[in-house]
Amino acid sequence: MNYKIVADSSANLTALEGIPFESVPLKIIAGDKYYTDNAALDVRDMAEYMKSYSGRSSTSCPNVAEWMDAYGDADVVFAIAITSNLSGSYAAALQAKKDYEEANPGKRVVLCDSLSTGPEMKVIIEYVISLMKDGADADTIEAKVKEYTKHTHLLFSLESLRNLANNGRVSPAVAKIAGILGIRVVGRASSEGTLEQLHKCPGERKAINAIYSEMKKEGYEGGKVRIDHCFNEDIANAMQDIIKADFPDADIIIGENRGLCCFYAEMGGMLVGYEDNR
Ligand code: X90
Repeated sequence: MNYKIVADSSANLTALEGIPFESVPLKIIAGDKYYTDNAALDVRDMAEYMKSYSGRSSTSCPNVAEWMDAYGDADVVFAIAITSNLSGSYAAALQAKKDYEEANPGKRVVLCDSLSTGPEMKVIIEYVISLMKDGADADTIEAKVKEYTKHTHLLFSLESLRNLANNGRVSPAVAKIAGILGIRVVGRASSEGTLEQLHKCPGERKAINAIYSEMKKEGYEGGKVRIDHCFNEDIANAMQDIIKADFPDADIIIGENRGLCCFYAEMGGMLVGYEDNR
């Protein structure tokens, strides 16, 4: 059986070692600038431009043909998209799955609506890789992922919600709070895959503590954590330190947000994906 993993670019992955993988890029548009969220994108350059740009900006999701191309010709494709409640990416991936399975009898696309984004998608993908290494078939992957994702979560700390608000992905009331200097909005991906505000934190230290106590509340006990930040290594390192103080052997990897997540999480933002131990 030959496998492939396909994710939209909100997963912050450009490649996966030793595994056939393709990232399907979202796009970021600001005035006459058009950024494709692929491996060639200079994310810092984009983020810096966004900081100085005050005109309209928006994003667009991949279309059916782009997902279809990425599926390639694998027997079993595992595809995963950003939450269907904030983007059309999943809907396009679903149509592409139908077309793919119709055009290639016997081949399967196991499609997952992450109801999340970024590092939670990484946690799910790593789990799928372990299933593929065990030779699991499509039905097994589908069933196990469904179970596993009950135990994966996403929390975040954001300094600005301007781009989320301007694009209608968060309520204006929530966005206003984040506009106040020094306030971080700590929140999570809700079970419906929307952005849910949990705390308003004055300063980064409080934000990190709030995130960690939410993790504990959700049953975190030393499982896998993936932290992706927007040019804020300090907050990511501090987040890692507080977890390691309790769980020195926890499997934690710090990474960077790529274009889509960086556009919405903005400079200084951090996303934390993890698995609980329930
Ligand atoms: O289709 C499109 O144009 C993409 C729209 C994506 C909108 C939301 C992106 C959120 C990125 C921000 C913080 C985490 C929020 C988690 C909510 C599930 C990251």
